[in-house]
Amino acid sequence: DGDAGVVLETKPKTKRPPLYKVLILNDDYTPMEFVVHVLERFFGLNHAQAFEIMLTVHKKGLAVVGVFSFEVAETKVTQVMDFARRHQHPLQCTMEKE
Ligand code: NFA
Repeated sequence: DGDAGVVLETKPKTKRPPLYKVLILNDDYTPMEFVVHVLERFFGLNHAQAFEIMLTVHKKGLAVVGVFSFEVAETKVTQVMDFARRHQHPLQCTMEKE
């Protein structure tokens, strides 16, 4: 009395790395032009795209600026937070798992 011939199928599971959304948050003090500059400088957006996202943040409270690997997202957040602090603006940039 042996094996009943049970074969468990295995899915060829390839694991994609998780992606992270980088968000910009609204505040009452950071100048609109500064936010536009940040979006152009650190996210490679053209002026029209940067202005549009800045206005979305201003009106809705926040917006997703891009989706990146953990390491790239973390670098963007650090760059934006350092740049804002150096210019004494309270602009906040954060990331969350998609
Ligand atoms: N709300 C800011 C202002 O009226 C502009 C702003 C936009 C700040 C997007 C932060 C993010 N000056």
